[in-house]
Amino acid sequence: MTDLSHPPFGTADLTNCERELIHLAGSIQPHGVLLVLAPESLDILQVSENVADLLGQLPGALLGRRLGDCQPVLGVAVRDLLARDPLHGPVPLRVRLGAADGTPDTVALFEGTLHRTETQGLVLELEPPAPSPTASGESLPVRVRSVIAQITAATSIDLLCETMARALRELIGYDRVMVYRFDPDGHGEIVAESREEALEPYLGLHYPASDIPQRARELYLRNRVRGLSDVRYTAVPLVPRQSPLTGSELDMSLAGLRSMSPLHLQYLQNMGVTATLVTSLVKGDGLWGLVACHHYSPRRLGYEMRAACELLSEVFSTRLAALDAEANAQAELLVRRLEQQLVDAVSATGEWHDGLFAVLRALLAPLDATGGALIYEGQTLTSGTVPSSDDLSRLAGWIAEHSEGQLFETSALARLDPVFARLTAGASGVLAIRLTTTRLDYLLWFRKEQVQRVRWAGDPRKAVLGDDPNHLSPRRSFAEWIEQVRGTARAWGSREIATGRMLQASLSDVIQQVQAVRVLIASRQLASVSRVVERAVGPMVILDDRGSVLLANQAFRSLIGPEAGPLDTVAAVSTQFADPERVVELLRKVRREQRPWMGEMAILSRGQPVPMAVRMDAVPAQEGGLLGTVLMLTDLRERREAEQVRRNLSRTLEEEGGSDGAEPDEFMGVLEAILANARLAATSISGSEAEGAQPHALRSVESLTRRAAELTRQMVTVARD
Ligand code: BLA
Repeated sequence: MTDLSHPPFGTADLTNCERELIHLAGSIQPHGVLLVLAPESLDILQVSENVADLLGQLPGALLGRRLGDCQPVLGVAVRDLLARDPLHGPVPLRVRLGAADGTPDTVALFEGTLHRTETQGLVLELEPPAPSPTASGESLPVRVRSVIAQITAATSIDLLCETMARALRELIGYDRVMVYRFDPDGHGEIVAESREEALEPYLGLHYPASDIPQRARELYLRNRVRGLSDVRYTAVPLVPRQSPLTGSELDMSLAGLRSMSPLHLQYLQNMGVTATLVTSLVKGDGLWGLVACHHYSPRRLGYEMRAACELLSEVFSTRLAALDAEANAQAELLVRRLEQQLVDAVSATGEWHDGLFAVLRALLAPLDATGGALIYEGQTLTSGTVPSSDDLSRLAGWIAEHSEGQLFETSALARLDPVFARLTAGASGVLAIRLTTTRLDYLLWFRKEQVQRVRWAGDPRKAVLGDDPNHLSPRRSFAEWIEQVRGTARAWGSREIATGRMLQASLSDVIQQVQAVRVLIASRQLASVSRVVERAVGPMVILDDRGSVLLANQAFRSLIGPEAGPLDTVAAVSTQFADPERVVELLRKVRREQRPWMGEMAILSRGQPVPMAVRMDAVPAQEGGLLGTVLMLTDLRERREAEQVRRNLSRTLEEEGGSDGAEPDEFMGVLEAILANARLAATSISGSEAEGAQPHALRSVESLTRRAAELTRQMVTVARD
């Protein structure tokens, strides 16, 4: 039975580790000390039990007293920091203190961070400086700058991950550096690795989502770099354990010294790992993956190096946003090209599916599918591995019956209905778009079952062990992952679904045009065909040869609102626009010249002007003359929002890039590299046509860039202190 409680830190087992309260660790790793201070008075509220190791005073001599009274130098350093920094997150400080052993005249340098908790006071963490990880002649900013340049130069996500793994290992010298990528179900895969040659490779290993509990993933979005210096440590408790301000456990979400979950420590020990450093890779609002660095002897990094790793992860995330936008733009280009081919095919033969048949194969790659099929008017055309024709039409019927909307998507077909169990091997994953509302016309893509596709990293069965946490390891979890993913395909990603939607919209646009023309050709059959246009996604108006309104569809009517009244004359339609005369005039011009007009106009949506891209097409009759006119509209509000966000981002880039002349050249060098990467990302994102996604991606680039600039500043300040 699964336990639904929230096990306190350190008491979780394999059945409930998903809910372990890891941020309430109540203890730290022993290589540093932690003090909790009252926000105003700086009274010492809590300390780690080992505080005397660095400060020479036992907990009893510190608790309840003002920091400045018992540690004057530290008191001044903390007050200084509070005076100059709003403390939005952990901020570094360096202090020289009398040696803990009380030897006169010896001073020791400590580095640390200070951060504010919501209700429990300030958390001060101190540690002795860490030895520099690699002996290189070049200064850290110069090396960081060079890594940023390499990240910016990466032209694909694979190359980006490889660059990150290699460059980070060169920088910090850990034995193994891996990039993990999460799939939409939360399962992970090691997609890049740089390691000491003698080590067994982990590249290509998959592991189940349960290896990193959801709660930990949420924490890793807030705290983007975590270090573990020696897996065999004995955790040092806080005294008192509860916060005197709230009576509850201290929230250690942002504490760098936080003790790690014992289950995870067991996992690492089973793997033979001694020290780790892990950073978060972010996409939009979510965790895209992690960089995990393993070392096989104790190791830790100082503040500057940790800041550098975090900064590089933010730069990575920015580059990721750019590459993602570029891939989207390519998918869009493909869809546009396809659209053009279809329009050409329609004008050549009057049929759009000829064009579609011709490009079906080209559509497999962008959706990363193993098979594809088109069902149109009872005919099927396929490419790659697909179910039989009978199964295909059965599937189309099932989808039409069981799914609402235009796009259907699953990664485990047989779980939806056991009748499809036979199709598991080749078609566990299905993405389908419906092309017409009146017939079962579908475009479908398939993905093979996942286990049929993985690169086996050794025999996973070899190490399948029981439920004992003492046996947790990536090899075992690989086997567990295999069990979990039986009958499923790799999940369709947001890009593939977006491409599917784009294709759907584009194809139904083309089909609509075809249908609209047919409506015009046979306006007497309006009743039967108009259903299609009526249900079309985009707002549309069809006028006949004399310029009377044949149809203003549902999307058009709901755009302008219910109070508009009947829309059966050109006058009634044109008054829905901010400039009715211009609409009438343009319609006349299009009819007269028989050339399309495209431009922008405001329409009144519930009385409010809304910017619209407008397209007016004259449809010539075969025997000469004019059949009528078609008016199609696209809402530009999202595009406008994107423009606004773009302007904000440019301002941020300008602000961050501004120098008051006081910064050292090295600092400006890193900052310039960060900004160059961000500008490129902004350009890629703006160049993509998926307006809906733009504001989000641009905002995320903005916050990643601000954070990277902030870290650069801190890295350099610490180096100077
Ligand atoms: C955390 N588990 C993690 C982390 C990683 C992994 C990378 C993040 C650690 C950090 O940010 O410092 C998983 N590490 C791996 C894997 C490899 C690796 C797969 O190197 C492969 C090479 N872990 C389990 C199981 C449970 C579990 C079965 O495998 C629970 C039943 C728990 N993992 C667990 C917990 C954490 C964790 C609780 C949070 C650790 C913490 O931050 O305190």
